[in-house]
Parts: sequence; structure tokens; C-alpha cells
Amino acid sequence: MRVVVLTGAGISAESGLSTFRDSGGLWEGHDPMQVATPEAFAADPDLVQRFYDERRAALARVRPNAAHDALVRLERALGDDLLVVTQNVDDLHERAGATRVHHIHGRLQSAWCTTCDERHEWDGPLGHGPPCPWCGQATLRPDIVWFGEIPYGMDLVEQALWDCDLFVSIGTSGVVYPAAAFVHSARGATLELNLEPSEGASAFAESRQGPATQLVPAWVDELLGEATRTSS
Ligand code: BJW
Repeated sequence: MRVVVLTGAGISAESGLSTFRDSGGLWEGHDPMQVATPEAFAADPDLVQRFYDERRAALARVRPNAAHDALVRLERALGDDLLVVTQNVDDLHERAGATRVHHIHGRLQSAWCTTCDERHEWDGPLGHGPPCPWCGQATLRPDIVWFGEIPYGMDLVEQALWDCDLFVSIGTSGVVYPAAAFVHSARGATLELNLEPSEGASAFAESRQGPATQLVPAWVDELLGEATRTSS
């Protein structure tokens, strides 16, 4: 059974990280076009660096939740037959113990130097213009995929979707492409787990509603139970 799981901000919501588009979400205080485009960064780098510095600092105050933990249980059972593709830039999947995670929108804890093109693991702020550890230029930006930029590793993701028996989308509103179209690329069965039906819910064979910390562990139990019955 080859499974591709797509996660969005909703899986980290119960850990205390804001989603983007829910009321009280990250975009309520910021116009996305003022913080999440290369043009916005060129126009006001201080504002954009502050937005990401605050979110990077917030990671120290949160922990993975039962939904992240359940996906780790699934990885331990399926091994290489599971790929978690996340739109999230937090590190909660990894901190729960996941190893097969692909961040299509980049990571808060990575900094990218636009002079030498090197990427560096980065825990602190970037807003004060620290020098790149490789070339020394003060041209580090958050290693985040903004609107108009190409998400990371799309060939790998498209191949995994083509090969999978099951595609499961968790905690994403289904409005941002290319992730919103993954359901159409998936060759296998499709399932959505979300607090409410997403924009793209009708494209899924099945859609379940509820908080990720309840839906995801229950779904993993169900899948592992089925796998045990089939193998015995
Ligand atoms: C819970 C819950 C709980 C809450 N339990 N659930 C085709 C058509 C139209 C437009 C385009 C198109 N193709 C490309 C575009 C342009 C653009 C785009 O999609 N625009 C749309 C807005 C229309 N896309 C791009 O520019 C992308 N690049 C691209 O397409 O390049 C071309 C290319 C593609 C492929 C191959 C080759 C070339 C780049 C997109 C970059 C997105 N970046 C952002 C911000 C940066 C990261 C950051 O700052 O963190 O990424 S936007 C923002 O939205 C962020 C997120 O990852 C992303 C998705 O948000 P998500 O995760 O869905 O969060 P929410 O808040 O929207 O939803 C949360 C959901 O959880 C809700 O449904 C809740 O109900 C639910 N929920 N609590 C379960 N407890």
C-alpha cells in the first residue's frame, strides 16, 4: 500500500500555530501580497523578515500533536511506502519523529543566500541582516516559497502521486496551487480529513470533517487494522 499524505496549516493548528485563512489566521494581520511574494520582499524586506522572524521564534513555544504522532506511527508501519508532502514551513512533523517529509513551500529554519545560492540551517532571526556563513554577504532571505515561485521537488511529488494507492489531504483549504491539484494527479483512492469541507472537497472520493488530532489517529488506526487483517 503506497500512501501520499498532503498536510497543510490545519494539522499544526492544535499545536498552537495559526492557519492562514481561518478567522484569527496569519493573513488577517497581513496582506498576503505584502509578505508572501518576492516583490513584497524587494519593496519592504524589514516587514517580511519580521513576519518570518516572529513565526520562526514561535516554533520554540509549540509541540507536535496527536495528528503528527499518528503519521509517525504510519511511517513506522509503511516505511518507504509513505511520503508526507507538507505545505507547512514548521518542523512539527520532524520533531514528532517523521523522516519521510517533503516541504514543498520551504522551511522556516532554513535561510537562503541570494548572492551565493547556499542554504543554511537557521534558528535565529534574519531581520538584522546577518552575513551569509558561506560568502559573507548580508543577503539571506527566508527559504520559503512565495507566490509566483516554484515549489520544491515537484517531480518527486508528481511521481509519488502517480504511483500511490491512496492520497490523503489533511488540514488544507485547497486554494493554493499546485497542492490544490494533487487530488487530480493521484492515481489511487482519495480522502480528505479537514475541520470543514475544503474548497476542493468534491474532488475527493471521501471527505471526513473534524479536528486533525481526532481524525488522523482514527484514520491511521483504521488503515493499520486493515493492513493487519489483510496480512493474516
Ligand atoms: C483544520 C484545523 C484542525 C483548521 N484540524 N483542519 C492555478 C490556478 C490559480 C492560481 C495558480 C495556479 N497555479 C499557480 C497559481 C498561483 C499561486 C496560487 O495558488 N494562487 C492562489 C492563491 C490562487 N501559486 C503559486 O504561486 C505557487 N507556485 C506555483 O504554482 O509555481 C508554478 C509551478 C508549479 C508547479 C510546478 C512548476 C511550476 C507557490 C505557492 C506558494 C504558497 N506560499 C504560501 C506562503 C509561504 C509560506 C508561509 O509563509 O508559510 O504557503 S501561501 C500559504 O497558503 C502557505 C500555505 O502553505 C498555503 C496553503 O495554506 P493551507 O495550509 O491550506 O492553510 P489555510 O489557512 O488556507 O487552511 C487551513 C485549513 O485547515 C482550513 O481548511 C481549515 O478548515 C483547516 N483546519 N484547523 C483540521 N484543527
